[in-house]
Amino acid sequence: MSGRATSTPGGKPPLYKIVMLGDSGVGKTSLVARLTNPDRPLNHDISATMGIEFDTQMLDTPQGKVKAQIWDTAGQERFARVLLPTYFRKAKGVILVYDITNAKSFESLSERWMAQLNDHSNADDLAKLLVGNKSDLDTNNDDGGGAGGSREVSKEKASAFCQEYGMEFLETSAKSGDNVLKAFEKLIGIVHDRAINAQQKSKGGGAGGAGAGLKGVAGSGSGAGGKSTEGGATERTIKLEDGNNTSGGGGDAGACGC
Ligand code: G3D
Ligand code: MG
Repeated sequence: MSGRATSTPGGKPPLYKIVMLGDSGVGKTSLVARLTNPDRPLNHDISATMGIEFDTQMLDTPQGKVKAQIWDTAGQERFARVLLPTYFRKAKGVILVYDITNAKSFESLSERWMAQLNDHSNADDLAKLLVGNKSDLDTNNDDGGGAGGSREVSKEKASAFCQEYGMEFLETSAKSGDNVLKAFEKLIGIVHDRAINAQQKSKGGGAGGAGAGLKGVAGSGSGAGGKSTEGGATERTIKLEDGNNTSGGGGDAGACGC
C-alpha cells in the first residue's frame, strides 16, 4: 500500500482512513459527532442501523492540512466480525476508545479489540491512539490515580497499556468537547508523519484511489447519507443484512490515498 503523503499536484490534501474501535456505549459515535459537528447536541439521534458509517473531516497537522476519513460502527458492535476486513481495509490509524467509568470497556481493549486489530490489519502499520472518554464524569478530576467520581480506570493503568502496545493516550469528553479535536489531530498527525517518512524512503509509490467510492451491501449514502457539516464533513452509511456481507473484498469504501 503506497502512500500519497503530501498534497497532490492539484493541491488537494491527503486523505487518510482512520477507524474507531471499542465497546458499545463508550462514546465513539459521540466523539466523531463532536468533531465533525461541534454544535450538535450530544444526545443526537444515533442510527440504530447495523453497519458502518464514516465522516470526513479536514484537520490541521504540523505538516499542513489533511483530510481524515473516520469510520465508525453504526449501531451495535456485534456485527463486527463479518465487517472487520472491510472496516480495517486501508486504514492508517485507529482510535481505541474506552469509557473511564467502565472498567470492562477498558479490559475489552486487550481482550477483544487488540486481537481483532492484529487479525484483520497489519497492526504495526497502523498509528494508534488510546482514548479514555467521558472524563467529565470524573468528578474529582484532579489528575489522580482513579479515586475520583465514578472513574474506574486510572490514568496509570491506561499509561501502562499504552506502553505495552506502543501508543499515545488522551482522556476526552465528547460531552464537553474537552480534548476531542486534540485527539483526532494527534492521531492524524502521527499518520501523516509516517506517510511522509514512508514516501521519502521509497519514492515513486502510486497514489491509492482517494475518495469514497462506497459499495456497501445496501448501497451508499443511504441512511444518514450525504449530510454535510460545517467542516465539509459528509456521512455515509453502509447497511448490512445480518451475516450477508459481500463487501469484504470488493467494497472498497475507504480507498484513501494511503
Ligand atoms: P458508542 O458509539 O461507542 O456506542 P455513543 O457510544 O456515542 O453512542 O455514546 C453512548 C452513550 O454515552 C450516550 O448516552 C452518549 O450520550 C454518552 N456519552 C458519550 N460520550 C460521553 C461523554 O464524553 N460524557 C458523557 N457523560 N456521556 C457520554 P445515551 O444516554 O444516549 O445512551
Ligand atoms: Mg456508535
